[in-house]
Amino acid sequence: MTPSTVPQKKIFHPKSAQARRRIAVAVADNLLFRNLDEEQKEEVFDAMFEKFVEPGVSIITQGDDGDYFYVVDSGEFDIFVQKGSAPPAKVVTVGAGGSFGELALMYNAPRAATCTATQRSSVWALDRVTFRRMIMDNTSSKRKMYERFLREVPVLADLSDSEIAKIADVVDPLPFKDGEVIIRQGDAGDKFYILAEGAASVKQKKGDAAELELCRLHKGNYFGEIALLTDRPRAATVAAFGDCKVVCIDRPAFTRLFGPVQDILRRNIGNYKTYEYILAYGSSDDAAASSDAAPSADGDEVMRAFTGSGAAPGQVRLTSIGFSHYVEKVRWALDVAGIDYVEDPHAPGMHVPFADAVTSGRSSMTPIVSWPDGHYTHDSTAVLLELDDVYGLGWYDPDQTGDAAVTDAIVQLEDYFDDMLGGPSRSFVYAYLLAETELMREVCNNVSTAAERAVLPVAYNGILSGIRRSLRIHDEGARLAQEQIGRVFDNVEALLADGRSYLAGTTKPSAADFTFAALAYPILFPSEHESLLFARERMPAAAKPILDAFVARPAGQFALRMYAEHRFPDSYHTKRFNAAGVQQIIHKRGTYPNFAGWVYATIAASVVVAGGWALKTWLNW
Ligand SMILES: N[C@@H](CCC(=O)N[C@@H](CS)C(=O)NCC(=O)O)C(=O)O
Repeated sequence: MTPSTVPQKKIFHPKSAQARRRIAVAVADNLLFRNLDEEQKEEVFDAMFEKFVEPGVSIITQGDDGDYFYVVDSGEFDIFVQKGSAPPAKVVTVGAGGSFGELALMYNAPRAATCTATQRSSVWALDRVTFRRMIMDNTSSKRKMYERFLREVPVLADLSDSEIAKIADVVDPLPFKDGEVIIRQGDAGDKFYILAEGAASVKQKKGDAAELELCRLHKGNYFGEIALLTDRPRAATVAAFGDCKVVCIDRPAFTRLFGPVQDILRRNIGNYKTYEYILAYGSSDDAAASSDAAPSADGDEVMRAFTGSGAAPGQVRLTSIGFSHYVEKVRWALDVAGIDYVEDPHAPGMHVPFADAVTSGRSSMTPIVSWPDGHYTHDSTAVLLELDDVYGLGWYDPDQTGDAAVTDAIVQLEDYFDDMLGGPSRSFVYAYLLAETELMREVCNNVSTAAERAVLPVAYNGILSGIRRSLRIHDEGARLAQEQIGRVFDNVEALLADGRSYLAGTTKPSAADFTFAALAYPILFPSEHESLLFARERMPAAAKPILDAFVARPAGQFALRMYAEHRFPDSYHTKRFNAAGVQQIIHKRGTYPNFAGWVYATIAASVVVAGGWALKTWLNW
């Protein structure tokens, strides 16, 4: 006989009908009781007994053996966990309807926390034997069912089998009908969700502007953690897109069970603005718009020598990853503003020492603009705002109406494109380009200095795998990126549907229009920019029909019109990117000795010499 078939004496604690009703209310929302049918519930209620706990008394003490499982009937308990020699830290408060104590019973482990009443409280206690027989046996088949699904959720990838099993025991998918709201922007949040089946749509509304769909979630994507981890209200509304099922984990279970992944979730919040974004594209936009203090004057001199910039003192300098579309947005802005600047373009990866030198190690993210007075600005939106402010360009109020709602709409659209188009368009083009080794090499060469080109053969594979890893470029990512670009195009077309000339309804282009067009350039390949990347025709055959479809869409045509009509205005006197391409920038350099070239050449030479020496030594052995 297996243990579960051994007949066991039922435990019975007599209680009034009113007491049974109180238990039923207390466990109504408790996930552990969800799988019990009425008869099983009655048996569990029979076995429960009431216990009163005075304030300050611990009903469970960390490290003790587990004897009972408790459901709180009234009052409140603080749960404390002590790690190592640190003092116990309060992790959560459990009130009426909440429960604790199951882990030690389920896993025959010592108590993992101390539960102390904060006021006179009462609990319903259930003994270990009944708990294991009634609740655990019932959850084990469910556990098997969910373990496989949870194993496929990327953010849980680092959890051990037993941690996954614990989560599987307390989850239960809830069905939602098409359009039904799962969480609502602005509400307080006390649950965390993982999409188990179907899809959901994430929408956000800022100020008076219309609600925008940010992205769609699919099986395995998670949401709701921001409100749980930060106590902020829900940042967006998530609604079922078609019928769907979501696994829902409440705050106490989240706090107890998600300990090992909470740091990952917390870290992700700072890096992404939507849930799918981080899953699909990795984190790219950690930098808040900032305009930081300049390095010291000495540091600036060293930096200028190091970067080998052709920029004369007092000239505006753009440090870039040459083919970055965020850089293109800033370049466009500088051109429209008619500013004479010099660009230091680099291949990805190669840019890091240069970005570090300009920002004194504060950021490796490009574009970075260094201004004549010595300060620098990174983040494309910060640059546009600064240019607009200093030169009165009117990008945030092109019609000079002074209408704050128009400015708000422009800022919101610019943010939206930065967050929702920039990452996907980059992921999409990289997903195809990284497989085209020669084409990619050519593109990197185009934006490298002569010295960088010298080390490129050694560094090239590292650059490619660095891009692949940091941006999580993979086939599934390309598909999600394509979908996301499609949604941004849908939203742009919805705006253009009333026949307006520009996205914010202005009569002249605004920052929103430049941003959309520039961030769409890697999928549209406007002919004005063939020299920077290359002509669309050279993209791999598999990507071409997708790109052609984007070009043919009204949103694609709008961006191409922006390029044709506004990319090179009269203010753009020196056309840097003509048929001769980016080389022109490189040839414009040279006012300062190119120390970077020497640094790279020395590194390359050392690598070759050290490699030769190591080989020789090894062969001699
Ligand atoms: N929000 C930023 C995004 C800039 C960005 O993602 N830059 C990428 C190139 S497309 C970069 O420099 N990545 C290199 C790095 O992070 O080290 C902006 O608008 O400037």
